[in-house]
Amino acid sequence: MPDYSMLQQMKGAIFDLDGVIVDTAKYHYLAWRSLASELGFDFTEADNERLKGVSRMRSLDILLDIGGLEFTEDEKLAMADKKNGLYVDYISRLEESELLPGVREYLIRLRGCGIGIALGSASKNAQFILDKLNIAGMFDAVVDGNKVSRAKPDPEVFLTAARGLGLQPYECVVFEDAEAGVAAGKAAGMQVVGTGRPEALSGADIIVSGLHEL
Ligand code: B16
Ligand code: MG
Repeated sequence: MPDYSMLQQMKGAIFDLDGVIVDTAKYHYLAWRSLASELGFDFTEADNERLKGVSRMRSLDILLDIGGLEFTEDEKLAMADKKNGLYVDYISRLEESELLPGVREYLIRLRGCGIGIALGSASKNAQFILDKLNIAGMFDAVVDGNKVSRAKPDPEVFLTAARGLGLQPYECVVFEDAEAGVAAGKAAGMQVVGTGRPEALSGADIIVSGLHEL
């Protein structure tokens, strides 16, 4: 039986975005697959698992490694921009109904208990996505890929989020779906709730299938 007592004690909840609040991974996948196909190789859904929680440029490196291709830094920046253009086209059509099950209800419950709510995401499109989902107003602090210089598993994103909430790391719980994010939460000295596929979440303190379980 998982030990949920840490959730009773938490003063701040820090949520990852992709995979915890909304499944944007499917749109990242379509955009990366289109780039791969232009470059002449296949990119599978299994390959896409390796990109979850990973920064845009690091994702591109993994993709090019799968294709066995090498490019200059300038060429890579242009490719990342192109992929982002395709991705932004997809997420421009995001709707509130795409919130993962239980998300809105859980955020409302936390707010009702006076718990600070923050976002800790690698995505540079995070604010746009929160706006599209109509939940931006529920966050006391938003820390995304534009505000940090070190990607997960570095704890910077979660430590910055805790500071944004005016809390100590040990007072915060991180909600994450990816291995690098779970490692970042633990490195920040926080409790971590893993949400989603248990295979990727072995470092988490407890694992649930989604926020609807809480
Ligand atoms: P962007 P998260 C991550 O979001 C995604 O899981 C990952 O696949 C993506 O490469 C990364 O954001 C950067 O996203 O290209 O929009 O800046 O899980 O940290 O919320
Ligand atoms: Mg994620």
